[in-house]
Amino acid sequence: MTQNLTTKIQKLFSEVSLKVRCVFIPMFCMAVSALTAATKDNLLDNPGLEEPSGGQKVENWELVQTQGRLVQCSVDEETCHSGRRAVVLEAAEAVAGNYGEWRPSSLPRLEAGKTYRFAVWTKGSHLEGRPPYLEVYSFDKDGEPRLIAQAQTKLGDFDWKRIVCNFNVPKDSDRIRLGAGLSGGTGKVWFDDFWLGDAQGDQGPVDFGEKLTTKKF
Ligand SMILES: [Ca+2]
Repeated sequence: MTQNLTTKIQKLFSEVSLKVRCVFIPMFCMAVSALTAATKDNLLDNPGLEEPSGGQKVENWELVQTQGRLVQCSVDEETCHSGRRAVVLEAAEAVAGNYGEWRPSSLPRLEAGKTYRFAVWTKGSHLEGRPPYLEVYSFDKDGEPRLIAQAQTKLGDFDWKRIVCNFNVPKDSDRIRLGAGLSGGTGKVWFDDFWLGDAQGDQGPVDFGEKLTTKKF
């Protein structure tokens, strides 16, 4: 009798265990796979600017500045949107043509004719003159650049907001260049948590920039 009961209990545990394996393990795998897919949707490397930790270098991002360096550009390890780091640009005087800009140093090949979104979280302090911006350039096979999309933040002071810039990859595009910068304006602007991907796949908020349409240039 006791042996029968033991056998029944063992069988019950075995069935429960089988159901757990059949139901919960695939669910767990699907959840992990969805999370991985969501991460992969961002085509940029090091979008949160966390690597390497410490110092002024930012893996996969390059800083481009006009000579004279009137725009101060650095890594901020105190004020950031996520993690421990953001980049910051600051200008005390507005000089036409003077700029500082952060650009991804490498991008995957983007599909011609497709609409992508370039986005970033940004924070502003005492911004005057020309607002900070996101810009997208397309280069043809001869290396000729063309501005194909642009979005701007507002002026003054604002806490972390998300700015987006939608763009269509032209048929004659050989490569795309993305940039986030400050040019001809004064004040201080931070950028953190960049994003690049299919414009339809972006789930983030749109505080600055155009939600669906792409500005024609
Ligand atoms: Ca960060």
